[in-house]
Amino acid sequence: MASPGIQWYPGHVARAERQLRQQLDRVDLVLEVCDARILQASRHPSLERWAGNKPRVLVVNRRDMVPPAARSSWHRWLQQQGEDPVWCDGRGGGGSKALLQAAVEAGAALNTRRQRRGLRPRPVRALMLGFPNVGKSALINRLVGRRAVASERRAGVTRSLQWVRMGGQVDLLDAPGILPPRLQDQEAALLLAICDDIGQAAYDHEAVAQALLRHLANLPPPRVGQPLTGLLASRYGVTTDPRAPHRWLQAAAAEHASGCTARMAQRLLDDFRRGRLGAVALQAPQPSP
Ligand SMILES: Nc1nc2c(ncn2[C@@H]2O[C@H](COP(=O)(O)OP(=O)(O)OP(=O)(O)O)[C@@H](O)[C@H]2O)c(=O)[nH]1
Ligand SMILES: [Mg+2]
Repeated sequence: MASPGIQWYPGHVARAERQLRQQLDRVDLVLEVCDARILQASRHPSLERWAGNKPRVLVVNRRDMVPPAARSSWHRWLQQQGEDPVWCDGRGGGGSKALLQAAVEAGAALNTRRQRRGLRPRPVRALMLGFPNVGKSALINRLVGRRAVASERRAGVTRSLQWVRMGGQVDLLDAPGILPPRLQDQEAALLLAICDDIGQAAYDHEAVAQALLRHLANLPPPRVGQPLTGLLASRYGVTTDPRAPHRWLQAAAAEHASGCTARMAQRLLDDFRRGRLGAVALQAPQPSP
C-alpha cells in the first residue's frame, strides 16, 4: 500500500464540516479565502459544490506576502477563468473596503428579492470559508474593526462556527479552516505544510524544509522579490547550493543550531512563514493549454 504521506483531518474539521452543511441554507454568500503564496493549493476542491447557486467571491489573502508581479500575473489568469478576485491583507488591513463592497454587491440581489416580496432589507449573511490559517478570522476582525474572533499564527485556531454582526449591511460567519478528508495531491500538501496551513503534527519538518529549499532555489524572479540563493547565503552564512537541501540544512545547522538539522528546519520554516525571506509566490498560474 502506498504511504499515506501528509494527511491532516482533525476532529474539529470533521465537526465543522457537518455544522457547515447545516448552516449553508442560512447563508446568502460565500467568501472563499485562499493564500496568495499558494493560490491554487489553498483552494478547496469541494467549495464550488457547497456554494451551489449562492454568489461566491474569491478573496486572495496575504497579498503582502507575494511580489506585485506575481499578483498581477495571477490576477490576469484568474480573470481569464471568469473570476474577479479581491486581494486582501488581513494583517495590515489592505483590501478590506473592496472586500466589504464586493460582499454588499454580491448580496444586493437578496434585498431586491425581499423588497419585491414586501419584506424589509436585512444584512447580507456572508460565510468566510477556506483552508486553515489562510487568514479568515483576521479578515473578519479587519472588516468589523475590532478583535471579534481569535486569530493566531497556526492552523486550527477557530474551532466552531461563529456569527459576527457588523451592525451594517453584512453579517459574517467565521468558520474553522476546512480541508478535504484526504490530501490526494502530495505536492500541494507539501505547499500547505510549508505555509503552515495544516497542523504541524501532520508532517516531518525536515522533509518540509527541504521541499521549501528546493522551491526557493528554483523560483524565477517574478515570483520572488530578490534572488533567493544570494539571500539564503547572506542570511544564514551558508554557500551550499540549496538544490542539495539536505546538505544545505546540515551546513546551516552547523552555523546556527549546534548541528541539529531538525531545529534548523524549524527555523527556516519559521523565517519563511514570518516573511523574513521576503515576498515569495510558491505557485504560479498554469499556462493556458
Ligand atoms: N502577513 C500577513 N499575515 C496575515 C494575513 N492575514 C492573516 N495573517 C496572519 O495569519 C495568521 C492566521 O490568521 P487567522 O485569521 O487566525 O487565520 P484563519 O484562516 O482564521 O485560521 P484558522 O481559524 O486556524 O482556520 C495570524 O497571525 C494573522 O495575523 C495577511 O494578509 N498577511
Ligand atoms: Mg480562524
